Amino acid sequence: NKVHKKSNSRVAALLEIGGVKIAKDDVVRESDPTNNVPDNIFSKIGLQLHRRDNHPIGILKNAIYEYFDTSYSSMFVKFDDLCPIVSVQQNFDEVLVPADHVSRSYNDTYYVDAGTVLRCHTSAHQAELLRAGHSHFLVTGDVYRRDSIDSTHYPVFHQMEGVRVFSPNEWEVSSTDATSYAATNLKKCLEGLARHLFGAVEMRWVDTYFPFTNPSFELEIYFQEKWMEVLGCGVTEQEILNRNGRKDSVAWAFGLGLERLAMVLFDIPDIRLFWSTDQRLTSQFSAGKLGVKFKPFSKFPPCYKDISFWISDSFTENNLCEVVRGIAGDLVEEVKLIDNFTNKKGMTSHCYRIAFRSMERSLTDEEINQLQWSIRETVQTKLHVTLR
Ligand code: FA5
Ligand code: MG
Repeated sequence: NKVHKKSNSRVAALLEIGGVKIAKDDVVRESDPTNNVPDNIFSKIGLQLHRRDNHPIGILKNAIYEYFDTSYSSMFVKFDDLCPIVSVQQNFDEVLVPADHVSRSYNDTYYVDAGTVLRCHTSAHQAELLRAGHSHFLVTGDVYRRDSIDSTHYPVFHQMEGVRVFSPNEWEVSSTDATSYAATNLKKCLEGLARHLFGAVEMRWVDTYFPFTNPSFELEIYFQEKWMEVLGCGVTEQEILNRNGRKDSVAWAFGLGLERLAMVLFDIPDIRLFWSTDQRLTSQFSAGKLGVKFKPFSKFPPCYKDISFWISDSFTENNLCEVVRGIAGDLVEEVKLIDNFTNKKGMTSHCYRIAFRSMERSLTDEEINQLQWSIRETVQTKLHVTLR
């Protein structure tokens, strides 16, 4: 049948990019509880927006390459074609993510099978590249996460990882310890990158936690009247270096959110636009052109629909978002909890407001009503909630 054909051709495409075979077949998947990759995600594997020179993500990648090539005389080795299907070991264990960390759950990560995931970050490749002997490298790729729905979150996005390893003679001549030396160097590198890309922009450093770095930081940029997190970084945990043949070294690492940076760079208001093939959008971007500001072709009105239900113990917001995205695709702009209460019997009710809006055309009442109807039905049967 049709679905089968489509799936088979996707598997063929996958084999070409990564040499990893994954069983993808709707029938198999329904009966295989270890695979939670839906069709709308599966169909995006292999699209590689970051390797298209005329796409905002590709243009940004090349601009970042240029910064590293000129600032570090081409010392950084670049990878942009590593397979996004990785082992649990690569994605989590090798970067010291604890066994009980939430990011490992089926609620947060797409599993192809119990031991294989769609990478949730480009950090999945840190350890293998260190072992291969690289000490300066950049890894760009598509990453996948079950996540909330709004203008800055999408279940498939792109990251660029950077790692730099220092040998003892580099910090010994400074008056600081290895860790502070690396942290200072890291912040200077990323501040320089921000200046290279944006010129003057309002930004701030925030302390944070990652299992694989210490200390750890996030960089936020002021965009659309809010602080937006654009990257995570820090000084690499010594354990990672010790395990991968760099016992006497210190290193830093970062992971850039390329969509978020491209939104600032090109004034792109919504993350769904990166997936649009509308010519009115694609024609605005071309290789090497950094000064472009996106001109919305038209602003279409949003339409809001509320849905209320009594939740069950297993209910999660990510599961709801997955259902909504699966039915409405890129017509859904935001899913937001607007009411939450528990009654005397201990039953908890949630009300979510779903914003529908196309970036390309006006939606009709009829099509939105149909989407909402289908969402109500699926939410009830798949998420075991009771509609109110
Ligand atoms: C990480 O993924 C770390 N691996 C980054 C890192 C690398 C830290 C190396 C230290 C050393 P985080 O989950 O915060 O961190 O994601 C990094 C960036 O990806 C975020 O700052 C944000 O810009 C972007 N991002 C995260 N989730 C989404 C999403 N759903 N849609 C779009 N961009 C996202
Ligand atoms: Mg973060």
